Amino acid sequence: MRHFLSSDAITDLSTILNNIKNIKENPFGNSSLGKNKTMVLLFFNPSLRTRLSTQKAALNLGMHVIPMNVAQGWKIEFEDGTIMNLDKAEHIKEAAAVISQYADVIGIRTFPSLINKEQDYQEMILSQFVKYASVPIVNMESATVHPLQSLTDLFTIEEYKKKTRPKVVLTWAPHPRALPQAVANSFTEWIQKMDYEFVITHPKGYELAPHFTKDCTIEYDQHKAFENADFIYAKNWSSYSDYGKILPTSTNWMITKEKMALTNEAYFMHCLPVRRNVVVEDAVLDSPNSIVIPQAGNRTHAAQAVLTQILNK
Ligand code: SN0
Repeated sequence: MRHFLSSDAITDLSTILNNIKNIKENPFGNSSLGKNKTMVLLFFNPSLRTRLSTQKAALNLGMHVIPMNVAQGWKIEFEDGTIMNLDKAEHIKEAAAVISQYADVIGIRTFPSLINKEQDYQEMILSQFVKYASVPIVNMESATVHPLQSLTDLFTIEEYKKKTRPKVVLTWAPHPRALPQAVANSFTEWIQKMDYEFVITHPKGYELAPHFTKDCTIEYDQHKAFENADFIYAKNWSSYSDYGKILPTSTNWMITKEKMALTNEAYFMHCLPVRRNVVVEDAVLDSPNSIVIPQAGNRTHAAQAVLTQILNK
């Protein structure tokens, strides 16, 4: 693996899932693999779990880590051929080339604009880094996908599943802000690589990009989708068709104890951060079936497996 940008980076999913398991059991087994190597983490947007778990993963491998918030103060131009007489101080051509001299691996966090669909779905920022950097790039949630999260999610499902082929439901849930489609897109992309029963449920108007869902079952009735589910994965996303918008919904899509009772004692998953009593009620999040904390804990092990593959290359 050179870059880790999407599920395409993983050629052998069962091997990496097994590597994550081994790393979880023995996190310091490879603690000099990254000796004298530096990882620079660039945050164009806030991050808690991704920031700390990726940093921890790199430290476990013996790397040095330099995180940098580039959201405020330092504005980078990503478009080619622009006249830079406004607020952008530096072009990605110089920035990526220079950072590559200080870093052996670069991690990038960059949310979508939720305004310009074409630019977001072309992954303009991430692909400009790939183009102009000379070292491997790790996607720490980009405009349209969050592969470190999805790899963690698959590992967590494998860890908790009680049957070979569990029913996994991705459900839309309400949120006061317009959020990216990245987590849902990516979960959908990765989960289809597993032999699970997979159902997506959301209100009309919240269809994800067809590129991700073309072979998926969509059930508009949330109650029906929940029947016999073994895993409920909740996430809000803003509309893809009415790009970046929050649409009115006629029924309440919050995940409740009553809805969970329709499932096969399903585990509740969410990538976090989660808005209590908006996305999911306390009774679900605080129930023994909620695995959001161990799910977040697995972020370190998944990131470490990815960095191990990059360093071994
Ligand atoms: C991000 C998202 O992509 O939906 C990150 C998830 C890992 N979520 C948020 O930014 C939630 C922020 C909020 O205000 O609740």
